[in-house]
Amino acid sequence: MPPGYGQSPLICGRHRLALHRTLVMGVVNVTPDSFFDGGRFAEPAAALARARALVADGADILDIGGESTRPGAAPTSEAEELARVIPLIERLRAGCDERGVPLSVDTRKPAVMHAAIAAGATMINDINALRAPGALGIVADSNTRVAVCLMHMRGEPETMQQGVVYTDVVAEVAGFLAARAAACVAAGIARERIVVDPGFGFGKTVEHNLVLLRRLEAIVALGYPVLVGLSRKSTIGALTGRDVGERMAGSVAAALAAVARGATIVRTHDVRETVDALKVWQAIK
Ligand code: HH2
Repeated sequence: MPPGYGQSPLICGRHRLALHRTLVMGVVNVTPDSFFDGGRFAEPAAALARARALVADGADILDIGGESTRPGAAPTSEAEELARVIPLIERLRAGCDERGVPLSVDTRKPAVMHAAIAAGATMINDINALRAPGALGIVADSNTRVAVCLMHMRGEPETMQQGVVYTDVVAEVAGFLAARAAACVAAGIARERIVVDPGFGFGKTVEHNLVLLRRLEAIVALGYPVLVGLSRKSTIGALTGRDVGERMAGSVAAALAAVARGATIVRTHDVRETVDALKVWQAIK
Protein backbone atom coordinates (compact mmCIF):
# COMPACT_ATOMS: atom_id res chain seq x y z
CA MET A 1 0.00 0.00 0.00
CA PRO A 2 1.51 3.41 -0.90
CA PRO A 3 2.73 5.50 2.05
CA GLY A 4 0.20 7.98 3.30
CA TYR A 5 -2.78 5.98 2.05
CA GLY A 6 -5.86 6.96 3.97
CA GLN A 7 -4.14 10.04 5.34
CA SER A 8 -5.01 12.73 2.82
CA PRO A 9 -8.63 13.80 2.76
CA LEU A 10 -10.72 13.39 -0.38
CA ILE A 11 -11.02 16.70 -2.22
CA CYS A 12 -14.67 17.07 -3.16
CA GLY A 13 -15.12 20.62 -4.41
CA ARG A 14 -15.07 22.92 -1.38
CA HIS A 15 -15.36 19.93 0.94
CA ARG A 16 -12.45 17.98 2.41
CA LEU A 17 -13.64 14.53 3.45
CA ALA A 18 -11.45 12.94 6.12
CA LEU A 19 -11.02 9.23 5.47
CA HIS A 20 -10.01 8.00 8.91
CA ARG A 21 -13.53 6.61 9.33
CA THR A 22 -15.81 4.97 6.77
CA LEU A 23 -18.07 7.37 4.89
CA VAL A 24 -21.65 6.51 4.06
CA MET A 25 -23.05 7.58 0.69
CA GLY A 26 -26.86 7.65 0.66
CA VAL A 27 -28.64 6.82 -2.60
CA VAL A 28 -31.43 9.05 -3.95
CA ASN A 29 -32.79 7.67 -7.23
CA VAL A 30 -35.06 10.12 -9.01
CA THR A 31 -36.20 7.44 -11.43
CA PRO A 32 -39.33 5.44 -12.17
CA ASP A 33 -37.44 2.16 -12.60
CA SER A 34 -34.48 1.74 -10.23
CA PHE A 35 -34.29 -1.84 -8.97
CA PHE A 36 -34.99 -0.98 -5.32
CA ASP A 37 -36.36 2.55 -4.94
CA GLY A 38 -37.63 3.13 -8.49
CA GLY A 39 -40.80 5.25 -8.54
CA ARG A 40 -40.68 5.99 -4.81
CA PHE A 41 -38.78 9.28 -5.08
CA ALA A 42 -39.45 10.21 -8.70
CA GLU A 43 -41.60 13.22 -7.71
CA PRO A 44 -39.57 16.31 -6.74
CA ALA A 45 -41.11 16.67 -3.28
CA ALA A 46 -40.54 12.99 -2.47
CA ALA A 47 -36.92 13.14 -3.67
CA LEU A 48 -36.26 16.22 -1.58
CA ALA A 49 -37.78 14.63 1.51
CA ARG A 50 -35.83 11.44 0.93
CA ALA A 51 -32.55 13.34 0.58
CA ARG A 52 -33.18 15.29 3.77
CA ALA A 53 -34.09 12.11 5.63
CA LEU A 54 -30.85 10.43 4.55
CA VAL A 55 -28.87 13.42 5.81
CA ALA A 56 -30.71 13.22 9.12
CA ASP A 57 -29.88 9.50 9.22
CA GLY A 58 -26.17 10.33 8.99
CA ALA A 59 -25.25 10.25 5.29
CA ASP A 60 -21.83 11.78 4.62
CA ILE A 61 -22.50 12.15 0.88
CA LEU A 62 -25.74 12.07 -1.15
CA ASP A 63 -25.63 10.29 -4.53
CA ILE A 64 -28.36 11.54 -6.86
CA GLY A 65 -29.23 9.38 -9.85
CA GLY A 66 -31.58 10.04 -12.75
CA GLU A 67 -31.00 6.85 -14.75
CA SER A 68 -31.40 3.27 -13.64
CA THR A 69 -28.41 1.12 -14.59
CA ARG A 70 -29.75 -2.14 -13.20
CA PRO A 71 -29.13 -5.15 -15.45
CA GLY A 72 -31.42 -4.93 -18.47
CA ALA A 73 -32.26 -1.24 -18.00
CA ALA A 74 -32.87 0.77 -21.17
CA PRO A 75 -30.92 4.05 -21.41
CA THR A 76 -32.55 7.32 -20.30
CA SER A 77 -32.40 10.33 -22.64
CA GLU A 78 -30.14 13.23 -21.74
CA ALA A 79 -33.05 15.67 -21.55
CA GLU A 80 -34.99 13.38 -19.22
CA GLU A 81 -32.01 12.77 -16.94
CA LEU A 82 -31.26 16.50 -16.73
CA ALA A 83 -34.89 17.23 -15.86
CA ARG A 84 -34.79 14.63 -13.09
CA VAL A 85 -31.57 15.54 -11.31
CA ILE A 86 -30.71 19.21 -11.86
CA PRO A 87 -33.69 20.79 -10.03
CA LEU A 88 -33.06 18.48 -7.07
CA ILE A 89 -29.37 19.39 -6.89
CA GLU A 90 -30.30 23.08 -7.01
CA ARG A 91 -32.83 22.66 -4.19
CA LEU A 92 -30.51 20.55 -2.07
CA ARG A 93 -27.52 22.77 -2.46
CA ALA A 94 -29.12 25.37 -0.25
CA GLY A 95 -29.91 22.85 2.49
CA CYS A 96 -27.78 19.72 2.66
CA ASP A 97 -24.69 21.10 1.04
CA GLU A 98 -24.46 24.06 3.42
CA ARG A 99 -24.56 21.60 6.27
CA GLY A 100 -21.46 19.99 4.84
CA VAL A 101 -22.99 17.07 2.97
CA PRO A 102 -21.53 16.97 -0.53
CA LEU A 103 -23.81 16.18 -3.45
CA SER A 104 -22.68 13.50 -5.89
CA VAL A 105 -24.37 12.89 -9.23
CA ASP A 106 -24.58 9.33 -10.50
CA THR A 107 -24.31 9.75 -14.26
CA ARG A 108 -22.35 8.61 -17.30
CA LYS A 109 -23.43 11.52 -19.51
CA PRO A 110 -21.01 14.43 -19.95
CA ALA A 111 -23.84 16.97 -20.36
CA VAL A 112 -25.36 15.88 -17.05
CA MET A 113 -21.96 16.07 -15.35
CA HIS A 114 -21.46 19.60 -16.67
CA ALA A 115 -24.91 20.81 -15.60
CA ALA A 116 -24.69 19.08 -12.23
CA ILE A 117 -21.36 20.74 -11.43
CA ALA A 118 -22.84 24.12 -12.42
CA ALA A 119 -25.83 23.40 -10.15
CA GLY A 120 -23.59 22.61 -7.16
CA ALA A 121 -22.65 18.92 -7.27
CA THR A 122 -19.12 18.36 -6.00
CA MET A 123 -18.68 14.70 -6.94
CA ILE A 124 -19.22 12.80 -10.18
CA ASN A 125 -20.03 9.13 -9.72
CA ASP A 126 -19.59 7.51 -13.12
CA ILE A 127 -20.30 3.82 -13.65
CA ASN A 128 -18.51 4.28 -16.99
CA ALA A 129 -15.31 5.67 -15.36
CA LEU A 130 -15.27 8.84 -17.53
CA ARG A 131 -14.92 6.87 -20.78
CA ALA A 132 -17.61 8.85 -22.67
CA PRO A 133 -16.11 11.38 -25.08
CA GLY A 134 -15.68 14.69 -23.22
CA ALA A 135 -16.31 13.32 -19.71
CA LEU A 136 -12.68 13.38 -18.59
CA GLY A 137 -12.28 16.98 -19.76
CA ILE A 138 -15.37 18.17 -17.88
CA VAL A 139 -14.08 16.80 -14.58
CA ALA A 140 -10.48 17.88 -15.23
CA ASP A 141 -11.52 21.42 -16.19
CA SER A 142 -13.93 21.95 -13.33
CA ASN A 143 -12.70 24.94 -11.35
CA THR A 144 -14.49 23.57 -8.34
CA ARG A 145 -12.17 20.50 -8.22
CA VAL A 146 -14.98 17.99 -7.97
CA ALA A 147 -14.22 14.46 -6.83
CA VAL A 148 -14.78 11.53 -9.17
CA CYS A 149 -15.69 7.91 -8.54
CA LEU A 150 -14.38 5.63 -11.31
CA MET A 151 -16.33 2.39 -11.45
CA HIS A 152 -15.59 -0.82 -13.33
CA MET A 153 -18.33 -2.07 -15.63
CA ARG A 154 -18.11 -4.77 -18.29
CA GLY A 155 -20.40 -3.97 -21.23
CA GLU A 156 -23.56 -1.84 -21.00
CA PRO A 157 -26.38 -2.19 -18.41
CA GLU A 158 -28.82 -3.50 -21.01
CA THR A 159 -26.70 -6.58 -21.79
CA MET A 160 -23.93 -6.68 -19.17
CA GLN A 161 -25.08 -9.85 -17.41
CA GLN A 162 -25.06 -11.95 -20.58
CA GLY A 163 -22.19 -14.41 -20.97
CA VAL A 164 -19.77 -12.77 -18.55
CA VAL A 165 -16.31 -14.35 -18.60
CA TYR A 166 -13.07 -13.20 -16.95
CA THR A 167 -9.74 -14.99 -16.80
CA ASP A 168 -8.94 -13.30 -13.47
CA VAL A 169 -11.70 -10.94 -12.40
CA VAL A 170 -9.65 -9.25 -9.65
CA ALA A 171 -6.64 -8.59 -11.90
CA GLU A 172 -8.86 -7.35 -14.73
CA VAL A 173 -10.88 -5.00 -12.53
CA ALA A 174 -7.76 -3.69 -10.74
CA GLY A 175 -5.97 -3.18 -14.09
CA PHE A 176 -8.93 -1.29 -15.54
CA LEU A 177 -9.25 0.98 -12.49
CA ALA A 178 -5.50 1.66 -12.41
CA ALA A 179 -5.60 2.64 -16.10
CA ARG A 180 -8.62 4.92 -15.68
CA ALA A 181 -7.09 6.59 -12.60
CA ALA A 182 -3.84 7.11 -14.55
CA ALA A 183 -5.84 8.69 -17.40
CA CYS A 184 -7.46 11.06 -14.90
CA VAL A 185 -4.12 12.04 -13.35
CA ALA A 186 -2.64 12.58 -16.83
CA ALA A 187 -5.59 14.87 -17.64
CA GLY A 188 -4.82 16.97 -14.56
CA ILE A 189 -7.17 15.50 -11.93
CA ALA A 190 -5.28 15.35 -8.62
CA ARG A 191 -5.00 11.91 -7.00
CA GLU A 192 -6.79 13.33 -3.95
CA ARG A 193 -9.93 13.79 -6.07
CA ILE A 194 -10.16 10.17 -7.20
CA VAL A 195 -12.14 7.24 -5.76
CA VAL A 196 -12.31 3.77 -7.35
CA ASP A 197 -15.06 1.14 -7.24
CA PRO A 198 -15.00 -2.49 -8.45
CA GLY A 199 -18.62 -2.17 -9.61
CA PHE A 200 -20.38 -5.04 -7.89
CA GLY A 201 -23.04 -6.50 -10.17
CA PHE A 202 -21.98 -4.61 -13.30
CA GLY A 203 -21.12 -7.40 -15.72
CA LYS A 204 -20.32 -9.87 -12.92
CA THR A 205 -21.81 -13.10 -11.66
CA VAL A 206 -22.44 -13.83 -7.98
CA GLU A 207 -19.12 -15.70 -7.87
CA HIS A 208 -17.25 -12.78 -9.48
CA ASN A 209 -18.75 -10.43 -6.89
CA LEU A 210 -17.74 -12.72 -4.04
CA VAL A 211 -14.18 -13.10 -5.30
CA LEU A 212 -13.88 -9.33 -5.70
CA LEU A 213 -15.17 -8.79 -2.18
CA ARG A 214 -12.94 -11.49 -0.71
CA ARG A 215 -9.89 -10.01 -2.40
CA LEU A 216 -10.82 -6.35 -2.11
CA GLU A 217 -7.33 -5.62 -0.76
CA ALA A 218 -6.07 -5.86 -4.36
CA ILE A 219 -8.26 -2.88 -5.26
CA VAL A 220 -7.35 -1.03 -2.05
CA ALA A 221 -3.66 -1.55 -2.95
CA LEU A 222 -4.12 0.78 -5.95
CA GLY A 223 -3.81 3.56 -3.37
CA TYR A 224 -7.15 5.31 -3.91
CA PRO A 225 -10.12 5.32 -1.55
CA VAL A 226 -12.41 2.42 -2.47
CA LEU A 227 -16.18 2.83 -2.72
CA VAL A 228 -18.41 -0.24 -2.62
CA GLY A 229 -22.02 -0.56 -3.72
CA LEU A 230 -23.59 -3.84 -2.66
CA SER A 231 -26.79 -2.43 -1.23
CA ARG A 232 -29.81 -4.66 -1.95
CA LYS A 233 -28.16 -6.12 -5.05
CA SER A 234 -29.01 -9.50 -6.55
CA THR A 235 -25.90 -11.13 -5.07
CA ILE A 236 -27.37 -10.44 -1.62
CA GLY A 237 -30.61 -11.96 -2.88
CA ALA A 238 -28.80 -15.02 -4.21
CA LEU A 239 -27.04 -15.58 -0.87
CA THR A 240 -30.08 -15.03 1.34
CA GLY A 241 -32.97 -16.10 -0.88
CA ARG A 242 -34.63 -12.75 -0.10
CA ASP A 243 -36.49 -10.33 -2.36
CA VAL A 244 -35.07 -6.86 -2.84
CA GLY A 245 -37.25 -5.41 -0.07
CA GLU A 246 -35.78 -7.80 2.49
CA ARG A 247 -32.07 -7.57 1.77
CA MET A 248 -31.09 -4.88 4.26
CA ALA A 249 -29.39 -7.12 6.85
CA GLY A 250 -27.50 -9.02 4.16
CA SER A 251 -26.41 -5.73 2.61
CA VAL A 252 -25.10 -4.39 5.93
CA ALA A 253 -23.13 -7.62 6.44
CA ALA A 254 -21.57 -7.28 2.99
CA ALA A 255 -20.72 -3.62 3.66
CA LEU A 256 -18.91 -4.54 6.88
CA ALA A 257 -16.98 -7.29 5.07
CA ALA A 258 -15.87 -4.70 2.53
CA VAL A 259 -14.88 -2.22 5.23
CA ALA A 260 -12.87 -4.95 6.98
CA ARG A 261 -10.90 -5.30 3.74
CA GLY A 262 -10.22 -1.58 3.41
CA ALA A 263 -13.25 0.01 1.71
CA THR A 264 -13.65 3.64 2.79
CA ILE A 265 -16.98 4.66 1.26
CA VAL A 266 -20.15 2.55 1.42
CA ARG A 267 -22.96 3.38 -1.04
CA THR A 268 -26.29 2.36 0.44
CA HIS A 269 -30.06 2.80 0.39
CA ASP A 270 -30.15 2.05 4.14
CA VAL A 271 -28.17 4.87 5.66
CA ARG A 272 -29.43 4.69 9.23
CA GLU A 273 -28.75 0.96 9.64
CA THR A 274 -25.37 1.15 7.91
CA VAL A 275 -24.29 4.09 10.07
CA ASP A 276 -25.25 2.16 13.22
CA ALA A 277 -23.39 -0.96 12.09
CA LEU A 278 -20.30 1.10 11.31
CA LYS A 279 -20.40 2.85 14.70
CA VAL A 280 -20.32 -0.53 16.44
CA TRP A 281 -17.65 -1.78 14.07
CA GLN A 282 -15.47 1.29 14.60
CA ALA A 283 -15.78 1.16 18.39
CA ILE A 284 -14.65 -2.45 18.51
CA LYS A 285 -11.84 -1.87 16.06
N1 HH2 B 1 -24.61 0.78 -8.21
C1 HH2 B 1 -25.72 1.31 -8.77
C2 HH2 B 1 -25.70 2.61 -9.27
N2 HH2 B 1 -24.59 3.38 -9.19
N3 HH2 B 1 -22.36 3.64 -8.53
C3 HH2 B 1 -21.25 3.16 -7.98
N4 HH2 B 1 -20.15 3.91 -7.88
N5 HH2 B 1 -21.20 1.87 -7.49
C4 HH2 B 1 -22.27 1.04 -7.53
O1 HH2 B 1 -22.16 -0.12 -7.11
C5 HH2 B 1 -23.47 1.55 -8.13
C6 HH2 B 1 -23.47 2.87 -8.62
C7 HH2 B 1 -26.97 0.51 -8.83
O2 HH2 B 1 -27.80 0.77 -7.72
P1 HH2 B 1 -29.05 1.75 -7.73
O3 HH2 B 1 -28.63 3.15 -8.05
O4 HH2 B 1 -29.77 1.61 -6.46
O5 HH2 B 1 -29.99 1.15 -8.85
P2 HH2 B 1 -30.41 1.65 -10.28
O6 HH2 B 1 -29.19 1.63 -11.15
O7 HH2 B 1 -31.46 0.66 -10.71
O8 HH2 B 1 -30.94 3.06 -10.17
